[in-house]
Amino acid sequence: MIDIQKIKNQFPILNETVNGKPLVYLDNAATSQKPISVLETLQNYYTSINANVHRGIHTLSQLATEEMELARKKVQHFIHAKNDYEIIFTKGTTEGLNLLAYSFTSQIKAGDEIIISYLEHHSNIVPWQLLCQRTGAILKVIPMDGNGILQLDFLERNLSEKTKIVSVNQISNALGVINPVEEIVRKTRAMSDAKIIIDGAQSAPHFRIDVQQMDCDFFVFSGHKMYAPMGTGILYGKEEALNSLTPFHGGGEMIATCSFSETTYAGLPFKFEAGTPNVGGNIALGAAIDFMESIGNEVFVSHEHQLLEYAQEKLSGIDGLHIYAERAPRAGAISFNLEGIGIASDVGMILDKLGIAVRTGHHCTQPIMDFYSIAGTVRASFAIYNTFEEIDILSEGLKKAKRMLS
Ligand code: C6P
Repeated sequence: MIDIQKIKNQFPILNETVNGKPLVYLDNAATSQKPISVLETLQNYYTSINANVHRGIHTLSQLATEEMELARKKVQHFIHAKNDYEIIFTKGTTEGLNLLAYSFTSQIKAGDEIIISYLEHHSNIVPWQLLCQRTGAILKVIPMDGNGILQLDFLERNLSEKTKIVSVNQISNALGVINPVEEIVRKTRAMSDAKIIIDGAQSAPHFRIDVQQMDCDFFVFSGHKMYAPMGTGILYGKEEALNSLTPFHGGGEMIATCSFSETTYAGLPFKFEAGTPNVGGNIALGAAIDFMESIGNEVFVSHEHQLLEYAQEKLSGIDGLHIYAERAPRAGAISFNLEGIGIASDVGMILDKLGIAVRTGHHCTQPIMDFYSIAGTVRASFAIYNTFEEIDILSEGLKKAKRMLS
């Protein structure tokens, strides 16, 4: 039996009150809260070892470098990458995807095709549109049905030698739908030489990730959604896939030699880490991984699955509440609207008055909202510290919102 209260006690912010009510934090897909161990790691870095990395022979610089490289190894093991130098520190999923779209430019020509899905976050749409504008490539989109399930027969009809990139998320942030990335990888490999990118922003906080087993070329995620500080993220790439790319940012630390006539690049991972990194944040990302591993992935999967099932049961009992994608396999989030209440943010504001934090709006996925002809949804998203009682409070809050708004 897991003691959720014991886990919850490790998060100081969860003792706060909001609008005079105990905080019920259900906006974890936007960002998770941080445990004491992560906060202390960050503070300890700035109070005891703050120095720039890979640059100094002085003791603090060496200590900071060692700690950050240790964090890189923790990430390597967390996602089961083959080598630590396949782990690139970024500031989040958005930066990882932009890095890839930019660095692919020289490999893409007019008429080449890039495939994404209907369920993507804007950060897995716009960078590819920009790449298409730069190169004349064509963006294709795997359609979805009314249940938020991707129609993968599209791949059979569209994959070809023209396909250069397939980029999809593992879990949709707007609907919580789990996409069959293994099947997408298998189909793509069978029918093209495309590079495969998985946006793991919403899966890394919940699932065990094994990039070698998944056989993707790249996997990107954000640290701040999995208990680490904001401004942290990871781009994983297979060694040969990373080596085939041109650098994104130029600057300090990413060069082997630099003169006015020619620059040669450093090896992995430094080729993609120009400038001073978020040293304290990256070290604290290592502490977040320690936190998650101290609980164990099976516990995360099981507890969060039970929370979702309970939320599904409670919320579907509310008259006039419509849950999106309820027949699809889902994890981490439940997305819904109250019938007859056009503006999701009105519901969100009433919940906020009750101390309940949810996200409302289009969740940076406007195509999904257009598909359903809605402006937005209310989304409750879960983390390991959420409880069944909090879902009861959400359910009561929604009933109140319905009474007030109808
Ligand atoms: N989704 C949400 O509330 P950044 O902002 O770079 O850490 O992550 C971008 C991103 C990319 N892909 C997916 C699937 C995501 O969910 C997100 C972030 C947050 O749903 C903020 S919009």
